[in-house]
Amino acid sequence: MYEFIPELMREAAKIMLSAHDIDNSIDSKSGDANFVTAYDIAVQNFLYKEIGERLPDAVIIGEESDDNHMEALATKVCFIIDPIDGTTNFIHNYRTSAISVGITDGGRVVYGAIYNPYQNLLYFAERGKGAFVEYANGTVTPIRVSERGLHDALACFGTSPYYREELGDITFERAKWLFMNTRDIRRSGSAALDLCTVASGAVDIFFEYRLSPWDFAAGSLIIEEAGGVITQFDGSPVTLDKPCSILAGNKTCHRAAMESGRF
Ligand code: 2AM
Ligand code: CA
Repeated sequence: MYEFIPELMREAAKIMLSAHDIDNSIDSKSGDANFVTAYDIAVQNFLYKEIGERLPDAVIIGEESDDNHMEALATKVCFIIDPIDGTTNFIHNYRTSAISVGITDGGRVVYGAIYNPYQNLLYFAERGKGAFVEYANGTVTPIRVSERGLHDALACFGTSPYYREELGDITFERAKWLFMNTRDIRRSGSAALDLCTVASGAVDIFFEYRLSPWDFAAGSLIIEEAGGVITQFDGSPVTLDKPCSILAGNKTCHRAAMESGRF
């Protein structure tokens, strides 16, 4: 059932890589600097069509769809799709964006794949079978979270422009605390790729105040199968039917962040 997914994502990524004149393809969604481009829509349409043809009964939940049936998560096989995660990067040709596809069954993510077409890196995981990366040359290698403690950690966090009023200060307070208590901090602009960097052990701890299910559905399984932990700030499970906070890391750093009382 999952075998066709990576091939489909590679095909869809050609739409991203063919992009030109992106500034003129921008549409503003609700809110400040919440952008969607014609390419987000084209990638999503391609995935909907191809998945729909292969699995007519599957429910597809996509970031750019107005018609998402979250209630189906409990009972149906659902695809949770972000056609382009890191849209602002995409618009700026920052070359740090990805396609993210998660599959749920009975409300649990059972498969996740995240494809970074700029580096030709495919991260994927199937529940109970581990997490892997496929490199550009076709080599497939298991990935694992790091064993670093917080003091030696590389920390990463996410922001969205729409946070400015509501979440700007509290986000940067936490980021500053991590900056003062880890080796250094990073911010990539793609939560899906941030979760892959945690899963592959480059980054040790990641947080973002509010992410939507398509930003983290695939990544949550990739992290867990790589031996990491992903929860909301209060330690409760992430929610696939609505946005939530995300704290992800190796077990040591995740515990240290929780015990710090800062999140
Ligand atoms: P996007 O590029 O698909 O919109 C940036 O830290 C991360 O936050 C990106 O993964 C980005 O995904 C996501 N993001 C941007 N705007 C968002 C919003 N309004 N709600 C939830 N996540 C958002
Ligand atoms: Ca997106």
